[in-house]
Amino acid sequence: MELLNDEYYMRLAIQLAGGAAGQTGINPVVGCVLVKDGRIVGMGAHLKRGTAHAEIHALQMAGAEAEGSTAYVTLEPCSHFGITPPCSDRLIKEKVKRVVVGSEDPNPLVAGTGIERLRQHGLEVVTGVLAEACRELNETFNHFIGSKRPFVTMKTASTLDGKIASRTGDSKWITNAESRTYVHNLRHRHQAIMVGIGTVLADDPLLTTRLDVPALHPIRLIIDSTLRLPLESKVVTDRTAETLVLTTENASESSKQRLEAAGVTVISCGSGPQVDLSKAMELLGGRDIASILLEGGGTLNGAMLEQRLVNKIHLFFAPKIIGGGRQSLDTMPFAGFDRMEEAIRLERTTVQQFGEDVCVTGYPRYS
Ligand code: AOF
Ligand code: ZN
Repeated sequence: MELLNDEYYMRLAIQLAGGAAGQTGINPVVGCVLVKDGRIVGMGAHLKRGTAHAEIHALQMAGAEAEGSTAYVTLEPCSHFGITPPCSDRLIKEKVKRVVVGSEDPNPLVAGTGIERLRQHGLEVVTGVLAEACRELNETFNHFIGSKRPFVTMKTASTLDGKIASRTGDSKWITNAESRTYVHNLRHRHQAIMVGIGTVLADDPLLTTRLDVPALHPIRLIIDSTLRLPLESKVVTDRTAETLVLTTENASESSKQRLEAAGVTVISCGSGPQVDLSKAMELLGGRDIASILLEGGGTLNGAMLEQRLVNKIHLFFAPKIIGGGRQSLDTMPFAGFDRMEEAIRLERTTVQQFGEDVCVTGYPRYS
């Protein structure tokens, strides 16, 4: 039996927040639980950018019972006028007595001032309850709010010897159905999915989220420096999700117009021969894209890693060995480093198993 204490209610708030992961866009996921005289009187989660914050939903549910209650919030209540008015003011107005906060809001418009405001008005504030878990909920938001660039998660699926296709190009399937279902869950949780034109030409993928339950489709991002994307490819003809093509200023104007007429948005990133990936991240951030799932192919994976634009990695390995040397494709080919000490290291690694497949997750640290 779980003990009734501050952590108990905070855990509940974390669960509420986590349930909405993937659907809040550039906003954080936040959960709130209101407790009075030993009972839960209100619960809420932030569900969508532009709609009420977690605290407001919980306060509305509690009504008059909010007075004298304790609020458990995974993120510091806001103190600024964004799309919605400040939650800290509302907690004060409803006469909440005590506020237990999981993690501080890294948004420079808040950053401690929400907590300060509550204290100034005589509310008791306890901070840092399950702080680590609360911060983990929002690794995307925490990155985006400071950098204004998307948090990029790279996902690869290879054999144990690191191959994404056999020497003849066969790649269906490397990983098992369980692993692939998990990848569709990852798609639901990211605002955009990114692939290189080579992958589109080779596989003609749909890049939508296919699950047995309702799920969100990420915006499709295609890196295509010379606009080779065929008008009959699925990412153009299928309108389930938006498609954005990132190219260069040198791309042909007529190809651009043809794609735009077919409903695709074309964005120029730099004047070089290749798409300026760093510029692409800046422009996508400017379009309120806070998270990207990078699904290859190898060349794009390698370039993104080399340019230090990858924030998190999921490496799926199927227990197979295909060989083929240079004739079979690698997950992330790039020029590489001379010395082992220069290697990109993954930190905070974890391992998950999907049937007989293995997934290694970590955060790259670039030296
Ligand atoms: C909270 N509770 O549930 C959330 C907060 O544009 P707005 O009005 O939606 O404000 C967005 C900012 O508010 C966001 O960047 C973050 O700092 C905070 N989010 N704060 O008290 C919530 N979602
Ligand atoms: Zn708020």
